[in-house]
Amino acid sequence: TSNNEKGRGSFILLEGCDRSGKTTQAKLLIEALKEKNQKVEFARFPDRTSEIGKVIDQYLKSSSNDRNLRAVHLLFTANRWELMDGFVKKMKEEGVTYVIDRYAYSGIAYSMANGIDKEWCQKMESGLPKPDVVLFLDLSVEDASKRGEYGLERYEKKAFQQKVRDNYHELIEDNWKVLKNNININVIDATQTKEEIAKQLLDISLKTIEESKNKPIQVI
Ligand code: NYM
Repeated sequence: TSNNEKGRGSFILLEGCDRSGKTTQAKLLIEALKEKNQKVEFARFPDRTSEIGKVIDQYLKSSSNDRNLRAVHLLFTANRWELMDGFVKKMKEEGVTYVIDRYAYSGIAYSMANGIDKEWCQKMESGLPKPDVVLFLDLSVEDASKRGEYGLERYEKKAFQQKVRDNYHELIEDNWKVLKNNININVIDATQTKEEIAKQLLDISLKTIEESKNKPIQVI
């Protein structure tokens, strides 16, 4: 089932802190892309359904602090490695575009907030497929926390979220130079209305699909 004429699908990534609206916008984007006759699928990291994902789920739901945090980072990374081959195959062979909620950039920003140095984090992500575009939903921790209580999972605390946001900004400012290839990142003001954000994401995504369909998938 070659897809040579239409070209490959894109890898569109949504990133941001907890409660920045990623999941809501991913769903809206998928609906909008389907209306434009695009083949599109949703995925998220962590994917809690695999064996590795189940261990991650337990970690996020527990409050004990007996885990080695580098080992935790590797679990999240392994979860990306185990699933991306299949996604890349579908992008190439079936022209499917993936809208993915979180990826290596969450991995780095959250693990840095756990005190792990960014170069070490980066190394573990090196070689994974690179998103064609990153849509970073930017919202202050103050505004995010006004959207209602944070959930009960690990990391869903204001002080931790502030560290994560600072890390994302530090990484964005040097265009994620920590990663081998610069990424195509769009910082989206997430204080805008749902509809305004959705429109921006759709415009950028359609442009990305058009521009990347005949280009190889790169690695980070
Ligand atoms: N998270 C997510 C990490 O710490 N490292 C990672 O590599 C990824 C992908 O998992 N608080 C954290 C961020 C979130 C938590 O994600 C669960 P979600 O999107 O709430 O299911």
